[in-house]
Amino acid sequence: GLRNLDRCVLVGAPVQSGTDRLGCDMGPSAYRAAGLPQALRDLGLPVEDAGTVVPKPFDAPAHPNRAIHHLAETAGWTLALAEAAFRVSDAARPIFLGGDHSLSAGTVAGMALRAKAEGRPLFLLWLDAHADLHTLDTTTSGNLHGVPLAYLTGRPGFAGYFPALDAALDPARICMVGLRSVDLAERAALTGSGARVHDMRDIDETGIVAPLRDFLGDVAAAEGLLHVSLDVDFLDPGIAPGVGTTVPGGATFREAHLIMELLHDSGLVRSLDLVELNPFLDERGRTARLMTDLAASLFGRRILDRPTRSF
Ligand code: B3U
Ligand code: MN
Ligand code: MN
Repeated sequence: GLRNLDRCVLVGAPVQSGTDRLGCDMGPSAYRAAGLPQALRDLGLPVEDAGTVVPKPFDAPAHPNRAIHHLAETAGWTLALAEAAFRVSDAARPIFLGGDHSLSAGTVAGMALRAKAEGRPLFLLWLDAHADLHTLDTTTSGNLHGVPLAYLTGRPGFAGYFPALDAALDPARICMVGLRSVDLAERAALTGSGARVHDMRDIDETGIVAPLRDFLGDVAAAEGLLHVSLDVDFLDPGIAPGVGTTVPGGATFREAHLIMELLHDSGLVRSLDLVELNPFLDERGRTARLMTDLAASLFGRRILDRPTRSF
């Protein structure tokens, strides 16, 4: 059953093995410097700090795809983060402070175990310019922040290279929003996968509210537990420059806050990843502050009180 879920726990995940650019390991301290813990306390939430996760040793053999780098290290993070996510989510709602997006291979795997322990299905909202659906065989960049959704949905080729997954996520319980940079192999994987996909054109044509309410309605009907994975590059680079992979045409300040507010109103969010912040590329902390403000909106910061309408 649900207990103590009015409290949050911050988990530092300074992962940068999933990119070929240094700096994401400074993410957790940038969020602390931007005032994330206090912003959550200002909402009346008890906030614990679980400190920083350390990767476990993992013996991965060399992969035939020579582009791949830091495979064993990323697998070790996956193992450690899955354990941490399962452990801390027992009594609180975790916020994982990344770290590049490869960390979600671990956090989501751990939250899937948590959902299973509660006898509820896990749903996943993926807010990202990218699909992160490469397998180890299809990635050409070799950057493992491009593979977590393939691993989590049980696409082939991870056995032996990544920790064994307890159970693959059903793509029908995944909603992807914000896509605008999808490689051919990823597009092929998306076709017919059953995942809900709202690319930027969709958002421009229909807005974000209706599809999101739809998804949240399904999470509620299934008594599901919702994990949100927020990649900085979901946001437009004009408002969020502190990321290694800027893609023009991202979510606006108001679209992003509205999503967070709808998520809060739903009462369904159990855990959150804040990923891909690269403080070395940021402009005087503005991206760290924006991500902090978005997290605060998700946890209940609002402009005015309003009656909560159902979605
Ligand atoms: N799909 C490309 C680009 C990319 C994916 N995720 C990020 N970038 N952040 C790749 O490298 O796999
Ligand atoms: Mn991503
Ligand atoms: Mn991305």
